[in-house]
Amino acid sequence: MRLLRGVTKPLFYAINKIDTPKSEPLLADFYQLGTDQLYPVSAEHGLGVAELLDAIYPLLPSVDDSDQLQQLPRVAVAGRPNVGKSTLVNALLGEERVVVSNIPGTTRDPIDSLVTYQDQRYIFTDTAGIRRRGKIDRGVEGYSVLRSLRAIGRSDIAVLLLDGVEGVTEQDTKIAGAILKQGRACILLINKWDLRAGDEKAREEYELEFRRRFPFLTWAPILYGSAIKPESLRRLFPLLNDVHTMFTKRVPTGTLNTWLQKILAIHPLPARKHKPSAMTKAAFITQVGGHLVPAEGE
Ligand SMILES: Nc1nc2c(ncn2[C@@H]2O[C@H](COP(=O)(O)OP(=O)(O)OP(=O)(O)O)[C@@H](O)[C@H]2O)c(=O)[nH]1
Ligand SMILES: [Mg+2]
Repeated sequence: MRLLRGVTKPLFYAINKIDTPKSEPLLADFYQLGTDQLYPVSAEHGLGVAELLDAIYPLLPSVDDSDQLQQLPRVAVAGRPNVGKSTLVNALLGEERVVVSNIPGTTRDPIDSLVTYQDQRYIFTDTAGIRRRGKIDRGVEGYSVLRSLRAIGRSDIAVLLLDGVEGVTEQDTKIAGAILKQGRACILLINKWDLRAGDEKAREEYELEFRRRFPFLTWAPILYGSAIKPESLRRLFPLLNDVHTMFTKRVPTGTLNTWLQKILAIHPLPARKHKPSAMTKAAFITQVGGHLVPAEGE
């Protein structure tokens, strides 16, 4: 309490484990510490917690309408351990919000952050690095990986970070596969490119390796850059916007059917006894849903 007295924020003193008549008289001792308001609670039994919340609630800043937040593009930052995911998120936030270190496995839980760039808001999720399955511990790390995969599933776009120095590994391919399987949009960021400055063959080599490892991902935009360089961050946002527009695009039914009829004219459905198939006229196409997010209960 002496330590906390110096802070300028509102302080609430909660005395825990007050859940039996015998523990109640103990409160008097705590009042002697010189505060006029204590909150006796029992965390285990939920006693007194409502009173504490009631006291805190009026002091909380009002948050954005959560509906509005739901509409924002969600971007998961994914990749192997130590590729620079947390560094990227911190750079975007301009503050040391998430822990960065050169020890792989620093991030354990997905963390959401609200990022504003040129009046557009995004929710970025820093995720735990995903290691090769055989190497993952069963305990904490196993759950971290599971939560990373779920965070990717909840996002619209995954920014897959690759290590510009170590090159493309099989594990990168696996993570890309997980992004695809969950139907997310994807941008690749070849990070730590600052360390390859002056290496003229770097780009060519990387691209070659990349095409070999990612033949299934040629549609994803690639950015060579560095999480610690502001210019890389500036180049990331236009890509995010483009990809998000495509990801949430709804193709009008008319356009789809014009396309379908054109295709059917080139590749007619099998005709029976030289009569054009009735299917050709009846064939109809419409986009019934948006991006591949399974609706609740679907
Ligand atoms: N030179 C250089 N170093 C970088 C860059 N980005 C990250 N690093 C360094 O790479 C190391 C790992 O960075 P983190 O951001 O902790 O990596 P992470 O992907 O979040 O790692 P996990 O949380 O363990 O999965 C740190 O020492 C960073 O300083 C970069 O663009 N250039
Ligand atoms: Mg991290």
